[in-house]
Amino acid sequence: MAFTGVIARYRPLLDVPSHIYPVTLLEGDTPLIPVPRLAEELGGHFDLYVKFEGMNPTGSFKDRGMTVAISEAVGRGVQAVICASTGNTAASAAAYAARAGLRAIVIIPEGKVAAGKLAGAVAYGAEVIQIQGSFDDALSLVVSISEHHPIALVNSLNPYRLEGQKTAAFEIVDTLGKAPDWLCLPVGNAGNITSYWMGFQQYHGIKHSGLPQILGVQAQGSAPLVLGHPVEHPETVATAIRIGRPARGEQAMMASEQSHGRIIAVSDDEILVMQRRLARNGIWVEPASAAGLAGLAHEVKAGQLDLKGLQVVAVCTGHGMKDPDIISQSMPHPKIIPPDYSILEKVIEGDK
Ligand code: AN7
Repeated sequence: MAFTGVIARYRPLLDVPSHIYPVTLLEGDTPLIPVPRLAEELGGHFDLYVKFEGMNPTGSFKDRGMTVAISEAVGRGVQAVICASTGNTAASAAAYAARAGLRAIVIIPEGKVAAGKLAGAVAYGAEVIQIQGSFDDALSLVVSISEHHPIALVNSLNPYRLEGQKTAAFEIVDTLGKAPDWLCLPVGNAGNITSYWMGFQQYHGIKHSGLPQILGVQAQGSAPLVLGHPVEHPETVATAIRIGRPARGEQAMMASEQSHGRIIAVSDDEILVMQRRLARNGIWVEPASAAGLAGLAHEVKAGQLDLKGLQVVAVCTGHGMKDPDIISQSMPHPKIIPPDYSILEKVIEGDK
């Protein structure tokens, strides 16, 4: 069967109105990559897989939800969509709106969006507006605009976003034959953790596929769900999850409690170390996407998590190519030499 995107693949399981008009870029069907060497580095004796969501059409998991949100908006005759974004939602909304011929307006925090995401949103033809404020400021503004204008909101407050994003849980179960024992993932606005829990529960109801324990991970400088209160000025190198007032925070807490999991915070340093470790296993993700695994490593090291004999899936939400600046800041620059054989030979020998 040719693959046709998440709506066509899972339509009977999605709670969507009959008026939806599918707009797809053939998102989903992302690889579940075994990473045994990384599991060994983290203490070994368990099966570890990376669900690499960076392989979606615009390079992040947002495409799963955006195909459904845009399809619903188009089917209802909407002409324009709007979102606030730390970057990935902007790029995804821009791409799917372009595909559907809709106007896309994206509001982002000035200076805090990775280069590849901003470039994508511009390339797809969105109207990009930078605000002198945070993502949380941007989100409350777009919610008000969507209430006063015929412009559809495509942030994850839009329930169709969650319907699409839960397909990632279905895919994991379809590949493994059952739910993993643990699922770890980064948490920002908390739409994704909510979606995964919905998806695993729904599949378990139909297929008795089991339920994972969920480990949600925030960055220490942006950890409202760990602190138990909003963060006014969130900061982290993982700009994608630089969010102080998560729209789906309560549902995220429920997902963590009901799954007998937890939500924790890790430092920027732990995030960057894990980003490098993943890259050394051939998987380059953006900093936020390394947070889930950084949290897993943190818990294992602290003796809080015994994974022996278990199956673990780490959701890596976005591709590293979107945030090249982080790498150029944290890694040595490539050497520059004249085009000379003996100099090249010396450099290679010296590097051994
Ligand atoms: C790579 O793009 O909020 O907890 O505006 O880009 O569902 O918010 C991005 C979030 C994790 C967190 N990893 O997911 C946005 C935005 C990456 C992300 C998250 C985001 P949620």
